Amino acid sequence: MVKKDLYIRDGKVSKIGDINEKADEVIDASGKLILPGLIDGHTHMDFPFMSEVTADDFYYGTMAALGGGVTTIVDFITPSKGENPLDAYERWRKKADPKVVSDYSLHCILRSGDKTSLDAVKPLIDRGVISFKLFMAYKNELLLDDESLYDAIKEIARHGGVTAIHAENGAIVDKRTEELLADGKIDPVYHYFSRPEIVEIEAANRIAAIASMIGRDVTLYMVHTSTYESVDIFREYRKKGYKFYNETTPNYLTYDYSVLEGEYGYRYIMSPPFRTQAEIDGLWSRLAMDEIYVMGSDHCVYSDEQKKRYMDKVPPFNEVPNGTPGTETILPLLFTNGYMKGKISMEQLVSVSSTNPAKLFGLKNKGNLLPGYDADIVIIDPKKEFTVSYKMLHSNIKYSIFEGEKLYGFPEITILKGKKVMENGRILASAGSGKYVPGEISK
Ligand code: DUC
Ligand code: ZN
Ligand code: ZN
Repeated sequence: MVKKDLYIRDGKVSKIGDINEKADEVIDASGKLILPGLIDGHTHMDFPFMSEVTADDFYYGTMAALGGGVTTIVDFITPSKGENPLDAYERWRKKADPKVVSDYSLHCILRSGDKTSLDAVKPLIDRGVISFKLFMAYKNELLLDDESLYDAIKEIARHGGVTAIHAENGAIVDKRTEELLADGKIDPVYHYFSRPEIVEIEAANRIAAIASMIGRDVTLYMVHTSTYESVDIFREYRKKGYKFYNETTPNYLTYDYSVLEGEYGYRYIMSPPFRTQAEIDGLWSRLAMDEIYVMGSDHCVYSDEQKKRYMDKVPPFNEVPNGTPGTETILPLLFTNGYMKGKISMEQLVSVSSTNPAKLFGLKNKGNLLPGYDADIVIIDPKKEFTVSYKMLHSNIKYSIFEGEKLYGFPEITILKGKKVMENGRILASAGSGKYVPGEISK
């Protein structure tokens, strides 16, 4: 951390130091912290999943992003069954472009290892979509078998792309779900028991083994890692020269699965599920050791009505749409529970939430406050405490899973390419003012 002036010209950081030049606008940030805008590498806006479409479209979702100091999101193009991923890319651009208030980039989910999907990889990379998500869970929907995983990873690596992986053994999840339901165990907490830690760890092991057979050119990125054991598996491969990385979400660092037991337990159903205190501690320690590369929120928002499938009572856990809000609370959660408690440094906070995702997803002018970079900036008052309420957040729902938490580090001002786009909770940018940022493969 340094104490300096920062001069912005034409939307870029122009100079850092002791600056006496005239400016159109001067922001007095004494006593405040200035960070690069966050890059949330994992969001699902306007996402059709489990018979519902997420409540946050690109307008609400990117307002939530700016509210949390996130200046760029990376969302997942999700082709419909049988849809050519290239058509889905066009569809996602059409949904996002008129609505975004932050900048955005795109990954693409490949829901098959067939020729159409594999043939789309190169043209998508040419359009700036350089990362592709493959699923090891959700049979008959998104799951790819090992053969398809192998083919897809190989094709993605051939063109220098990134394979993002949802690592859960879907077949075992389905078995355990059947067993629990047959025993009448339908409450939200059984969501956790249907997907125990080992379900993820097995899949992390398997995907690492499969990817390693293809070679060291593979870049493998395990999204929403919920166990420290999965981080350790990837670390061992990294030691041997493999480019394997983990992402986790602030959710997994905050609560254990007991949140599923409360009155509103259904709101916390996401996959992988919230874990145990041992996993929370283990993930924080891996973050402190720089073994977790990216913090992504997995922002995937459903209203109470959607979560309950428009019924009076909560449906069996396996019918509740999986997903939780998160983009607006990445920074305060990391700041309060990580930095302020001495678990991670400010440099580590910035690396995982901005610099590293910019590098991994090829967002060339993002993720740093150095001359020439986009002036994407977040200003926080480190002494100001907030009590979280959905009313101060921008998602299109009437709850927060962090309701009542006392957190520091909510941004006071968010700046996107030199323009103030959020101040004290008020969004100042209009729909469509954000831009698509194509990812570029580093040579
Ligand atoms: N997990 C979720 O909780 N929601 C969306 C998809 C996923 O993998
Ligand atoms: Zn996933
Ligand atoms: Zn996700």
